[in-house]
Amino acid sequence: MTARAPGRVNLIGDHTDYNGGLCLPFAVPLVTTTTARVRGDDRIRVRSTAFPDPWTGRLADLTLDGRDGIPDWVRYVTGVLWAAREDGWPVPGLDLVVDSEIPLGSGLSSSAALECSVAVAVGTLTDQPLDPGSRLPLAELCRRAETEYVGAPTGGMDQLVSLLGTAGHALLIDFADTSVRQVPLPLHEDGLVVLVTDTGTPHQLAGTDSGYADRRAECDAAAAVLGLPRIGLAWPDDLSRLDDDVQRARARHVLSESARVEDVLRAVAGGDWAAVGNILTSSHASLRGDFAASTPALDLAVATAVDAGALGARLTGGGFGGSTIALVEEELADTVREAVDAAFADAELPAPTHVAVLPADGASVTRNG
Ligand code: GAF
Repeated sequence: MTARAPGRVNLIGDHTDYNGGLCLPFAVPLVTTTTARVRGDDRIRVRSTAFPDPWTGRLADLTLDGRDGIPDWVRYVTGVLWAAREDGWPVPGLDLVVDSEIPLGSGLSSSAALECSVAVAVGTLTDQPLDPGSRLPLAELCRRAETEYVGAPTGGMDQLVSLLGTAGHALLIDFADTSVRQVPLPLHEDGLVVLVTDTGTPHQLAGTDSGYADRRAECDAAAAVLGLPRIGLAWPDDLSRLDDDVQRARARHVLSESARVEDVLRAVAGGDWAAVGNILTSSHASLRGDFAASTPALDLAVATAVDAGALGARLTGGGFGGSTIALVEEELADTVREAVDAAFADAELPAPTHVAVLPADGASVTRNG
């Protein structure tokens, strides 16, 4: 059987998920597919069309100690099998073949798409409930694979939207209580697209020395000073109680970013796309300044897109490389694309790649049998 799961862009609300705040991502029409077949023995064989060598191990290797020696990309697969077994799934010996359209390290959540396609494939083979109501715990299983097994301390937004995304909608996620709501996003009806620009500078979330892990630690430290479990649960007035300038800036981003998600919801409901664009650009300023998660290439892509007529633009996802999004009228998309290409060439940066996207459906089974 074969399952597919999409990558995502985040329209707004970055570095809010692990802080208990709001975010508004949508699934994109770029997918990872996993084809799974039950074997007659206790072996796990994983192959990717992107890597020459398959990995073969045993069910008994699916432990935290058994990770040593497993190639990094395979860990996103074996991590899901590990978490599934922890949750009591009767995981059998398996042949798994993975194929992905999502560029690795592009900030479009290739890892979550891989995890979710494996989870849906193996969940189907082992008769797990996969209806929309069962997808919150499924997303949590995939998040645990990434944080506890792979070691990337991510927050859960990417897995939720890969599993629950709906065409024509963004997914509002409130990480104060992990509740979700589908929000109509009539971009196509209003002649708009989201232009994704991959700056080609890969971002890296795993490992304790990544910028992502640093930011998470700074946010946790700020929350600890205020005696809160997560900094997104603070009130704006609490910021003055943070003596450390860096902690105060990180917290200010988290609180202002959640407020911007609410502003975007109001602007979308009112059909005010110019306002949406301005809020996206403000979000980028906050991610660049208060959160220090941008790069010169991301800043250049954002500034050039806005100068060339985009309604607004921002880095999307974790930052420190990866992609930007620009909200653009469909007929201006080529102009924006060309302006960004020219600016990158002038700055002697590697040529970026672009794709125009609209909200797509979340993970599904494409062939059962
Ligand atoms: C990455 C992480 F995986 C998400 O959990 C989220 O924190 C995002 O960066 C930033 O909003 O995509």
